[in-house]
Amino acid sequence: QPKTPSKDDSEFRDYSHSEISRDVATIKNSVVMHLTATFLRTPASIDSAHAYLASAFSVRDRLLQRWNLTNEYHDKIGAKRVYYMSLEFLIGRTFDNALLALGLRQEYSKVLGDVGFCLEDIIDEERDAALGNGGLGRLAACYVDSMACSNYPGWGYGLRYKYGMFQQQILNGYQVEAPDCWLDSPNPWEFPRPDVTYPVKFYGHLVRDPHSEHRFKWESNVVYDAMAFDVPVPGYGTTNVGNIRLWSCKTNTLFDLNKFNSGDYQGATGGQVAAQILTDVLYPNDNTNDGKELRLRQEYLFCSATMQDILARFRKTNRPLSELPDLAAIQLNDTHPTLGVPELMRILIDDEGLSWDEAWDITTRTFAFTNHTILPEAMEKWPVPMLDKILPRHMGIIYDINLFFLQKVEKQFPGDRELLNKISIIEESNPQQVRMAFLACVGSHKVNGVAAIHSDIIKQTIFKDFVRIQGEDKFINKTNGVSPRRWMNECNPDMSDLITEVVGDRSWVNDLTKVKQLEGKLEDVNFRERWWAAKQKNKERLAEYILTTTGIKVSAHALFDIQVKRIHEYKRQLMNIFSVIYRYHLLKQMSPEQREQEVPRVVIFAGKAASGYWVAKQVIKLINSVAEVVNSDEEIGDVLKVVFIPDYSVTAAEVIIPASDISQHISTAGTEASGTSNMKFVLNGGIILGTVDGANIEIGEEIGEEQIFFFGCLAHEVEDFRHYLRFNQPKPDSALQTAFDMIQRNTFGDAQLFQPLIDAIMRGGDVYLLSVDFPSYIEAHKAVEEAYRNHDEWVTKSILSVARMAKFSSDRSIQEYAEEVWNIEPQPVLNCGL
Ligand code: AZC
Repeated sequence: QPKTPSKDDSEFRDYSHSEISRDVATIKNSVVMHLTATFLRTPASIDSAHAYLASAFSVRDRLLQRWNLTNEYHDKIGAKRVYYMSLEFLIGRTFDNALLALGLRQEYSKVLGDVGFCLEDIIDEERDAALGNGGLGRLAACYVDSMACSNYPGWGYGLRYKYGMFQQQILNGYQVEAPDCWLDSPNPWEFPRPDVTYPVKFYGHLVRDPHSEHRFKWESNVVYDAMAFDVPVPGYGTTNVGNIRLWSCKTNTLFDLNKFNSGDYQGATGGQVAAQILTDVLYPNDNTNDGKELRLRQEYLFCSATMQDILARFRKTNRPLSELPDLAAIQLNDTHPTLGVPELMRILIDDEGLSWDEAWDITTRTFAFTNHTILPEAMEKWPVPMLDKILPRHMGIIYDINLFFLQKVEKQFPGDRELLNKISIIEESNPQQVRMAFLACVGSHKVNGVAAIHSDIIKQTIFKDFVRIQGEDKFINKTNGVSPRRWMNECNPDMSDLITEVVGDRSWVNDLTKVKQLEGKLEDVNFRERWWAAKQKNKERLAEYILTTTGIKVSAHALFDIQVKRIHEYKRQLMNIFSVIYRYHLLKQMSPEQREQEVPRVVIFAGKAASGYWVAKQVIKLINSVAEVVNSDEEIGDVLKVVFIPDYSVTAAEVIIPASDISQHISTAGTEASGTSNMKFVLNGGIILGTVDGANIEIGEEIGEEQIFFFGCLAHEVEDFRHYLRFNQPKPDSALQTAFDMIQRNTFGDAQLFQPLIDAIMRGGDVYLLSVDFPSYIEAHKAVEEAYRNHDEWVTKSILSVARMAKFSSDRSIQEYAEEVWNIEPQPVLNCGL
């Protein structure tokens, strides 16, 4: 047991509470200290990698000091906190973000400049923290950013994967995956906490408590240790620093000394290997669930450690457990953390001795649940036998939750057996399955979708019966948002400077409503020119990036037409590349003089396919095959270029997004819950070509429909089209047929490779309605081109769009969650009086 000091903290307090001086000399001193004392370099042996590490560690010192202040203060005032539970946090880089938040970018630039480094090169030394797949994981990162910047007491909880999202290489046009060993070099942005470690049990058996119907003792000797790593989340322009607590499976307790002593070296570490694997890799699936046992064990390790940690913090307040919901709100980011519900029940009943009803009341008042998709293949279900084997106690609790829920419904709707079957948490299949979305819904006091259309759809589909049973009020909408810090101020410095000039200061970064003032600049010719110059500079930066990553030279004066996101059939990259093929065909028909008249275009793709998703991988191959033919066709030249940028990431997005003229968000209506890159593109002055789906709709409502190019069928029409196509061959229009013909004539290499993609449309029922939407898609492209020719009109669209994007700041989303779901308030640490 560590000893505590015999005097109070007054001797140290002033030192820990006064801010480290911000002058260049102090910073230089701290960087050199880290260079020598943390990394054992001399100033003579400094390189960019160590310059980055030393600088990052010196920034981290400041963040950790503020981290302490924030948490000490929130503890002291007994603030209610929100805990955002997510299996994914797609953070990206932190160094530049932290410098901007602390307002120390210039100072560090000077310090590094003094030894002959350029800050941008040092920033490029950092590896992305890619602990997520796509939208869901990046949303979690934007949300903890907003919590910190808006001074909400809130923590993220997640897993510290040793290997993040795989790195994508393109070899011979195909995606090849390489492991993302992001922890190979020191990670300045995490703080290990060996003292915060919890045991997590698996398997074993149950012993019923003779005195209580609902209590059990769960005995097992398969116990892993989950150890915390804290990732500070810089608050921009505030002392508050947020936290993401990531769990890693600790292995040293599993070393078997007896086996080692008897010479069985492999056996001695066998337990360590098994444990380590638990938090080794992020499952690379976006919007799909592959039901692997290891994934279930990851989820439980995460939920158990998190619930134990939240309760340990709560116990320090000495308040009765019935008050847990007054001090803690827990948000489930999709169903992946849903085991938190039975885990909290288990602790409250078995360990704390509460009755079922008391425990259930506390649990349901604490949890809320966000759904992010209605794609059937993404719906999490776990076979009952698997759950029962790995987590016998939780399976029992889930049965009871279901039983009591069904009993209540039976009273409400007597005799409606079909209803009971439809809403049962246990699906009566063979084997039986636990429907995690239903468990999350029943265990939560609020359920939300992520855009208006999506929240309506879930009320009419998966949660329809629950709305009837539990009431309308439980089911709400919280439209997604993105952080203006990263997705404007950091990634688009020139446009940010222009906004700052108009607003008068940089306060818009934490209050996006202020960008509205841009509307006053619409007639200012000089401003418009500078606006466009900023866009042009971003395009040049992207052209440079394309050249270094792909070797393809593109003209920054062409229209940049961008679709970057996970490769998925419902997102319809395939439709995009078919339209490119058709455009290529049209260009080939033209005379050189006619081609001269065309708007030159660079069509840019990027995105990863889940490693087991064959169709998505063939789409990547097709894009690359088309690119190869088109780009080497001298007749075509700069009139059309096609680019697939490898290894899409947060950092790549920060270069790509500010450079768009047009970005495509073209999911089949009703399939993209929200989308968030659509928001980022518009915020950066790009125009959307999109379907009437997800947040595109609300973006259109905010910025005005003239600022957005909509096409395609509407969500309510989709079922009828699908029904028709189940029984009838699709009728591709001549444009789509032309694209098919060109592929089938081996224009882009062996047609056999791509025939399955065509077959999915022509024989597979065209589930994503490419044949239905293609004609209006081509029309929309024509409209884009016409509009782009009118430069003045285009610039007006660009400025107007940005001016009207306030709603899509994640600060607005977080404020809504705070007020309507979590019941928490901002607690700026500046007023702490510590
Ligand atoms: C995504 C949705 O597909 C996307 O539309 C949304 O913007 C994003 O979440 C954030 O809400 N969903 C996922 O990434 N994954 C799952 C399982 O839904």
